[in-house]
Amino acid sequence: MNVNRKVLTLDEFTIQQLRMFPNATGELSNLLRDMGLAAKRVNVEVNKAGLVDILGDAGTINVQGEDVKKLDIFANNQFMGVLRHGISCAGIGSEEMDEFVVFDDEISNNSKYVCLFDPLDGSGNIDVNVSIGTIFSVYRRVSERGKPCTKEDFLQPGRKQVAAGYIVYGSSTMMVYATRRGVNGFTLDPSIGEFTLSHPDIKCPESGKVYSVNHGNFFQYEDRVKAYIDACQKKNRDNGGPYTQRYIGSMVADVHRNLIKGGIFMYPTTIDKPKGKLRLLYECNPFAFIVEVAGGRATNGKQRILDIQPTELHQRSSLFIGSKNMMDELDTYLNQ
Ligand code: P6P
Repeated sequence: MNVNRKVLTLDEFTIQQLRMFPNATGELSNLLRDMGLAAKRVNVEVNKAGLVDILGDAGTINVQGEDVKKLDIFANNQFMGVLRHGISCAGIGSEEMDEFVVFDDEISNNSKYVCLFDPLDGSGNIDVNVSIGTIFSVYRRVSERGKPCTKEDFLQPGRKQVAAGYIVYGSSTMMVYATRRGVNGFTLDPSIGEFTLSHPDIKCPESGKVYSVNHGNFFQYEDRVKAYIDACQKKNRDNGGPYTQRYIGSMVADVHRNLIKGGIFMYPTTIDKPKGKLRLLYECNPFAFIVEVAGGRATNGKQRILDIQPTELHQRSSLFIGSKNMMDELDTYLNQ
């Protein structure tokens, strides 16, 4: 009998990776598999989001007699739940929760990692069927194991991440994660309910033809940013311009496309948002880690995102991220 053994599931892949590190405890592999489990549960609800409106809005009782929760809260509870009941995570920080959550039980206090996540980014797009996503970031804790994790565990610079990833709930559902060994993409196969390795060893093309920015904010950007956006629209022998503008308004979908095909995504500071809109700890840092491992670059316009020393859980940052050559070209405008 010819058994198809070519396609690796997420579980098989993480176990295979574990074998390469005989001294590894398996905690990170467990954490990544837990994220995949929560993602499958969220995917079920996201895929029927439209139906929830028919069956009743958030806060009501659905036909099964269950409380219908906002999808953001539902997603938050799924990711927090698998991490709290797993063996790998001492606590979490979430876009949906004001403060860090310290799990503070015997197993969690002995866990190696802490995790930060945006459980459902771009959820405003659900009602119009636009792709949305989950973003997560994993750090080795710096506090003493055996005790509850502390705030310092979460406020490490992004270069200290041991893993980062995202799930994009789109035309298909994909989980992409990076460790220092590389970036790998897994597509959910609904016929077996498993994430399967579809995009091994993802590399961000050094150049691209796509620039992603909200043109509606154009007159709020600083002049050097406006000059670069103008250049993206002009024929330019050096960079093969003009580029194509693609902006979905859902960071996970926009950055995922540019990671695979090449391109640059920008969310600069504006007059209304002088510190930027995107969150450093669970939006900018994880994507900066993933894109850098894949060969791209990520800055706040002044410094490498991964070198920023965080001071608070929900702090914001501007973000410029994508193909190396496009980021280098951007620097020639921003450093003027
Ligand atoms: P704007 C979604 O609300 C989000 O946080 C990101 O996913 C997205 O890239 C950005 O905001 C879009 O913001 O101001 O362009 O609508």
